[in-house]
Order: sequence, then C-alpha cells, then structure tokens
Amino acid sequence: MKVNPDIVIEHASWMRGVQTCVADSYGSQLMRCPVHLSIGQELLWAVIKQYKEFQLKVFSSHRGHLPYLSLDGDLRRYIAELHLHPDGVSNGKLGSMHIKSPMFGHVTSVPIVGSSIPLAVGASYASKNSGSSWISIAHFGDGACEEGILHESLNIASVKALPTLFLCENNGYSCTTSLEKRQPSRRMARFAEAACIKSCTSSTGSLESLIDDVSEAFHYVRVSGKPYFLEVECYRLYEHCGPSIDKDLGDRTSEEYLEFLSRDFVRANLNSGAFKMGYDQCNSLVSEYSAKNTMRLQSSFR
Ligand SMILES: Cc1ncc(C[n+]2csc(CCOP(=O)(O)OP(=O)(O)O)c2C)c(N)n1
Repeated sequence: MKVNPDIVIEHASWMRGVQTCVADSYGSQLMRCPVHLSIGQELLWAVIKQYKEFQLKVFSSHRGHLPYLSLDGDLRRYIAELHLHPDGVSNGKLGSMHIKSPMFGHVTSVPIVGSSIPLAVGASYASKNSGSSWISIAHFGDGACEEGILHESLNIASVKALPTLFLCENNGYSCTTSLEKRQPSRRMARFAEAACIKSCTSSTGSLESLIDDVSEAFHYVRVSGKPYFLEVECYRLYEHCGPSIDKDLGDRTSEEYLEFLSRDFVRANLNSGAFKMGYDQCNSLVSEYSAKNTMRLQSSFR
C-alpha cells in the first residue's frame, strides 16, 4: 500500500486547524474538561489514518484527540464531548482524557499513564487466539516508558508472539520535565531491544521516511503476527495540558521552542485550505455548544 504524502499533509493541516480552534476557544471555560492537545504531533496520526482498513484497535492515552480525529473524525460528536454535552461521542460522560470511538477502532483512551498498554496486548492475545486479523496499537508517550507496565507488556508480547504495535510518541517531555532529566538515553526503542522485539526510531521531521517506517511497522505485525515497537520523535508545540504555549515553563526554553517551531513540518507544508476548513468547522460547533452549555448552566441555577 502506497500512502500519498499530499493526503497526509491535508489531514494533518485539518487536524491542526481543529486543535488550534479548540485552543483559541478554551478560555471561555465552556468546555468542561482539561484538554491535552497534540499541536505539532499531527503527522503520525495523519499517516495512520491511511491504514484504517487494516482493522485497527487503538488503545490511547490522555493525549487521544488525534486518534479520534483520524479514525472517527466526526467533529460534532467531538466538540460536544469536550463540552460534556449529551450529543458527545460518549454522551458527554467522558470528555477529553477518555475520548474514544470503538466503532471506528479507537477502543479507548486511558489517562493513567501506561495503563492502556496492557489492554492493547490483551486485545492482541484475543486476536491471535480467535484467528482474527485486527492489529492492536498501544499508543503512549516517552513518560509511559518509565512505568513498569510497559516492560511487563513488552515481555509478554514477545514471549507469546502477540501482534501488538507499540507506538511511542517521543515528544521529549513528561509534563514539563525533559527527557534528559529522566532517563540516561533519548531512545525509547532500546526497551524493545531488551525484550527482543523488532523496532525502529522514526521522526515527524521527514514525511517520506515516516510513511515508510509506519508502513514497515504495519506490514511486519500483519505478516509475522509478532510485536513491533515504533518510536516516533516529535515535538509538542503547546503546553502539556491546556490551550497555552508554555515555552518558558519547566525545562523548555524559548530557544529550543523556536528552533522546533522553525522545523515544524506541518507548518512549513501547511495546506491552508484544509487548516481553515478544520478551524471554521470547529469554530461554528464551538459557538453552538458554548451557547447550549451557557443555557444549561443558567437553567441549573434557577
Ligand atoms: C500513573 C500516572 N502517573 C502520573 C500521572 C500524571 N501524568 C499525566 S500525563 C503525564 C506525562 C506523561 O508523559 P508522556 O507519557 O510522555 O505523554 P505525553 O503527555 O508527552 O503525551 C503524567 C506524569 C498519571 N496520569 N498517571
């Protein structure tokens, strides 16, 4: 399967537009939950979207907006969920950190760091034992590699030869603490090597190689039925949680931030039509659900 880079850029730009609008609108406080945006990290999920027909089962983390936007993509149900409105994808009961759409392969998002990883491994076990062909994806960050459960999960997936794709988005930060202060090496793929799992370290800095690396990962899991660890180096341009840019908070310096901003692939190759479409679609839904939430709040004080 050959992934078209122009389609990837178009989808990444659309997701950048949607997320930027969420950030710009958040200050009105009518979205009733914290949001962990992935502005800067869109390219990976724009590539994964192209593999939807591979019957994916994604188990994501607190940073689950991109899996939702790539696999489901229904903006109304997304914006309503962020407003904890009954029209939301989970009837407004789960909000941002648990965003999911099982019908479209986004099985769950779990904000307890690392906890979605064994769920994906368990789903792979079920897939293997039932002779099914779905691919389970454990989606997590570099911070989750500091949790014991990742290492236990890698071990059992390797020993039992389970078709799990361990997908690590290495954005270099756990909240505001840099990787250098937390680990002796920047490479998360080293943990897969310790468990004898095939791995690759990729980056959102080059779309061409990212497309090839994602393709290799999916085909390896599908054909061999064994686990694979794909680490993707990326950079988050907004704060850990919330709508602001935290370039002087914690370990991040303005110099580092501006350097990554200047190298941001999506910004440099932005499809401005798709960005604007995402932003405008999101904006009109935010207006609608902000008004609905204002009415709900007013009526609850009557
Ligand atoms: C078990 C556990 N410990 C701590 C936290 C608090 N916490 C929430 S997100 C986060 C950082 C996780 O970093 P990473 O896994 O790299 O994901 P990223 O936020 O960079 O996407 C932490 C420490 C938590 N939710 N769960």
